[in-house]
Amino acid sequence: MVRFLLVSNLSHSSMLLRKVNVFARGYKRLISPRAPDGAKRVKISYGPYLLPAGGMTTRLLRGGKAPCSNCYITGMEAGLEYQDGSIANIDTGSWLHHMVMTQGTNGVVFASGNERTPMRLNDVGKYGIRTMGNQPIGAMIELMSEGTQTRNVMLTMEFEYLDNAAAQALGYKNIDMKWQDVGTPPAREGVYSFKTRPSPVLRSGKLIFADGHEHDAGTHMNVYVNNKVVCKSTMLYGRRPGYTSAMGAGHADKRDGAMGMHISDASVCKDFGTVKTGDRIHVEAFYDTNAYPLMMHKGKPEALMGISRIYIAYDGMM
Ligand SMILES: [Cu+2]
Repeated sequence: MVRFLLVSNLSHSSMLLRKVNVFARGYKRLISPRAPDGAKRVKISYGPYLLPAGGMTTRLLRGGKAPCSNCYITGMEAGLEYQDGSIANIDTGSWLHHMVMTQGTNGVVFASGNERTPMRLNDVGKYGIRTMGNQPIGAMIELMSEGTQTRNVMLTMEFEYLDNAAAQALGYKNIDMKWQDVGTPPAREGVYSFKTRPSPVLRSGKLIFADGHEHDAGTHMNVYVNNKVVCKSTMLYGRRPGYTSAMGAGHADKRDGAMGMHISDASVCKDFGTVKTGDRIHVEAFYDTNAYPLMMHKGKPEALMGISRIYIAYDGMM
């Protein structure tokens, strides 16, 4: 909440600077050393998946290894690697275009775009995704190649978790996710936005975590409760190594200030308010092709997206 207000009250030029600071303060990659409450960390690789040169491929993961059983999953971060363990990203032609992750009876628990936004649920309180017994991991994985070589890639998942029986898990609560998605509208030039239809929350609770996922030319996503903005997720371009197209890849464009930069980060909101039974949540995805060029594949703009995952700790959930 505070983070959003800081951004919205500044003029455009200082806003750009502020975005970087907001990003630096509000953002902890899971590779950072401190997992709250002594949560254990495990990295699991799924695959390999064949990614044809210049192609687009969708793969389904079924019955994937779970990080833990009878536990709370408190953190998740997706990645993409080549089989030698090196990072597969835009600079070498491989995109984790997007993935949606399910876990057994918990249903959809996570999603990621190529920006690979990390999620930690327990740095603002004792929250996690409760896993009863052993619940296998499933995923829909969409991969894109802008490279000239066919490669094998692995989907990697960094998990943080607490065993139910661990002393540190005392007082932990299960968390639920509300999925908000504008679909896949066709790309076009200009300044425009897409909204979801407001959807009521069935119980009162706390808003613990939200992020946004857009494709290139996306500027930000808002989350609204009863038409009031409660979270703004800003898209940041080329802020980390790997997020700039290789020279000659054909995506250089003057509009993003430096050649060939793509979305590398999306800011997140944490502990950003409460909801009451019947409150209506919707999201809006904003695009501006004057600010950033569209994502291209085989010379054509890719369809757009606007997804927010809103993690809510409902009152009375254990
Ligand atoms: Cu996407």
